[in-house]
Amino acid sequence: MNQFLARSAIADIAEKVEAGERLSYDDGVRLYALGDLLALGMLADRANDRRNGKRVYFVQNRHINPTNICAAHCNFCSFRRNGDEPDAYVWSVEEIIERTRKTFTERTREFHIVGGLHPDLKLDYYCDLLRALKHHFPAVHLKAFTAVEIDFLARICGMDWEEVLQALRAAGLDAMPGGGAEIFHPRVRRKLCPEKVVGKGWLAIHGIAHRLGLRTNATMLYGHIEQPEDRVDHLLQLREQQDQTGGFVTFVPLAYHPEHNNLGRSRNLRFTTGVEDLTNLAVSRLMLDNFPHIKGYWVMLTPKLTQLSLSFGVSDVDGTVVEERVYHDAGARTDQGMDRHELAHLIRSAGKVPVERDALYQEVEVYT
Ligand code: V47
Repeated sequence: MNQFLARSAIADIAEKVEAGERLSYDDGVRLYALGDLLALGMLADRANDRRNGKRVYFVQNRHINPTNICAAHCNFCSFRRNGDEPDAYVWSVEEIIERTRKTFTERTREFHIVGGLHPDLKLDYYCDLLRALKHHFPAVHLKAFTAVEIDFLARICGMDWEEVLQALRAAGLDAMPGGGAEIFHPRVRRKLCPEKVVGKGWLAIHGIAHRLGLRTNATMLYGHIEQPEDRVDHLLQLREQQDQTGGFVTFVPLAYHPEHNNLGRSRNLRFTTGVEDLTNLAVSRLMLDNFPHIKGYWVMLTPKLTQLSLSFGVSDVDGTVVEERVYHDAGARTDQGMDRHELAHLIRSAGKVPVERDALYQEVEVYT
């Protein structure tokens, strides 16, 4: 083991990582309390290097948010609207096709589709949307709908989770994004989003998706009212689910943004700091030993911090995005999109190898 880690306060944890041993709940809590960012980063970088080498992935993608009207009232969210608010919107399938066509390029490989829980949009609308997108853009993978949307659709359509997933899959669903996980611990979840599917339900829906052959992502919303113990608990629940069903590809820690939402206003919360962001990425890499990738989502982290995150365990930076609403409504100051050459430059000048991928992590181009 390298001398810096051997002399650090986490030499014993570093030994476990070197030996490929699984880290415990207590190890996770210690890593969060460490206060030695460079030791933590070095260890996470080592764990990532063993898995992914110097390769860092990105995708030419586009976000599509069909509606911001939402029946739930998650108090961290700045994106949701009631149906009667002036800036509430719902796009028809035709409108989505038109908007998407305007920014489509031959290299686009993924549509990331998530929206509010609209009380009147039933399963037919979502299946029509997937079919239309597949028809007009056959080369593009559809990574769509969080477990929270699947649960809501099941409830308003009188179906079970598996029936909803089967129908969406038959209509063209290729993969699922990781949103809606927030924090699983019921004490925190009840305060953040009491109306949403509980943590065990979120995990069960991903388990069903995995059994149907869908690859999915997972997230964790940090930097609000949760404690480090809640984050470790969240990571371990994900690790356990992955042991059982194995379909998670990427974990995305999401930094809470406090503008224009009730939680930020009522508790006077701040944006997370760079140290908190890098710590969460590194601890995630170390605890989630069965996840192929940790994603540094540049829209949320900023491009500069995303570049640094590549030395803290991150092996994916998401993609070109094109149009983003959830984070910009909550105070993100980053651009709406980034082109592939900029993404590749960011990765290459961090000493890594940029790899353009599709939504299923098949390689499109390795940038030399
Ligand atoms: O679930 C909502 C979060 C998520 C705020 O799977 C907020 O590849 C911070 O899941 N501050 C949606 N976060 C975004 C998401 C995502 C993003 C990029 C890639 C992938 C992927 C998934 O955004 C929600 C919630 O956790 N969110 N409001 C806020 N104020």
